[in-house]
Amino acid sequence: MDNKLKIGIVCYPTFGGSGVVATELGLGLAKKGHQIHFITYRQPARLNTFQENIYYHEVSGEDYPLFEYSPYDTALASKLVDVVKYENLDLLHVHYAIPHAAVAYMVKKILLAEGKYIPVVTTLHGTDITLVGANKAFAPVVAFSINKSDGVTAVSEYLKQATFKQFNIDNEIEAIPNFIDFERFTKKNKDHFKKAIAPEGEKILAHVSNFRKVKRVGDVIRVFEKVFEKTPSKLLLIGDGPERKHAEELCREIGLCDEVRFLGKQDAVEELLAVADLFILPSESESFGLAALEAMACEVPVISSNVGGIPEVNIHGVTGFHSELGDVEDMAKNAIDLLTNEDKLETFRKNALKQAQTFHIDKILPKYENYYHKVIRESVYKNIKSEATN
Ligand code: GMT
Repeated sequence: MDNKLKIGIVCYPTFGGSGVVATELGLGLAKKGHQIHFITYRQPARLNTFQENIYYHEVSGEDYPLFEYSPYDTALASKLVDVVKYENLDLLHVHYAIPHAAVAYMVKKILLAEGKYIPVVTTLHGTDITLVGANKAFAPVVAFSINKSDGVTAVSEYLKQATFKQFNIDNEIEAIPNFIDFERFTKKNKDHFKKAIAPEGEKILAHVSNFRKVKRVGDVIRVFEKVFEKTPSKLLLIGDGPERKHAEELCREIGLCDEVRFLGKQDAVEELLAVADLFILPSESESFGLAALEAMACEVPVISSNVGGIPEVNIHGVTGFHSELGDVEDMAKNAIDLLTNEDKLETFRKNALKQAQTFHIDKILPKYENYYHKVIRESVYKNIKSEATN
C-alpha cells in the first residue's frame, strides 16, 4: 500500500501559534512525500516560495449589500468540498476548532450525500477551548464538532484534560505535542547583533508574543525592572498586538525606555533568540507555549508562569523556572539567580536544548502520520456503516 496521503490543511494564516504549527506540519509532511493542500483565506507567511508537494487554495468571500459580514464559513465549506472532490483528498486536518471543525462537519455531510466519506482530524490549540471556545456564544458548536470529528488531537496533555473538563466530550483525544524544526531554530552566531543591542556586554532578556492580554506583557516589564536593578541588562520585546501601547506607557512611567527595545513582528525570531540569555513567558493561559520551546531550541532558559501546558515544556529547576501567575517578585528572583551565575546559566542552557530535542520535528511528525492512518482505517468502517443507514 502506498502510504503517502493527500491531506487538506485548514488554519488561520496569521502570526498566531496555531497557524505556525499547521504550516510547519504541512511543510514537514510535504518533505516526506505527502501531498499537502492548504485551504485558507490568505497564503500563510511561510508558503511564499515554490515547494514540492505543496498546493494552496484561496478562500475568497463574497460581498453583497445584504451581508453586513461576509459568510466566511459558507465560502470555506464550499471551497473544501471542491478541493476534496477534485484533488481526491484522503483526509482533512483542521487547526483551531472555531469555525474550522464545524465547517469540516458540514463538508463531511455534503460529501457524504454525494457518496464520499472524508475523514476529519481536528487539532485543538488552546484559546479555541480555554478562552473563545468557553464562551457561551460558541460552546455548543465547539463541543458538537469535537464529538463529530473522526480524530481529535490536542497540543498538550493539559489541553486534552481541559477539553474534557470544559465540554461534554464522548470522543477520544490524542495529545500530540507541538514540535520544533532544528534546521531553523538553532543557536547561530549573531555576535554583531549582540554588540548592537548590548554594547557593554549587558545580559539580554527576550519575550515573543502577540501582545494580547493573556500574555501579561506588563509582567515581563515588571520582572525586567527588578532584574535591571541588580544586573546590567536589556529587554527585547518581539511581536505586536493590542497591549503594546500599554507596555510602552509602562516603560515610560518607570523610566526604562532606553533599556527596552520594541521590535515589532519579526520573521527571523531565531536570530534574536540567538543573542538572548533568558526568555520570559508570564502568560495567564498557555496550552503549550511554542514561543518558550523555540527559545529553548536556541539554548535560552525560560522564566515562566506555571499555568496550562507550560510545565510540560519548561521543566522547573532544569530548563528554567516557574512561578505562580503574577508573582513577578519570584520570577525576577529566579532570573537574577541565573543571570548572575554563569555556570548555572550554562547548565540551564544545555538542559533547555536537550529538553527541546524531545520535541524534534522528526519525532513528532510520525505521530501525526500514524494517527492519520489510524483515522483513515477506522473511517472505512464508518463509511460502510453510513452507507447502510443512508
Ligand atoms: O498564543 C496565542 O495567543 C496564539 C494561539 C493560537 O491559537 O494561534 O496559540 C495557542 O496555540 C499555540 C500552538 O499550538 C500554543 O503554543 C499556545 O500555547 C496557544 N496559546 C494559548 O493557549 C494562549
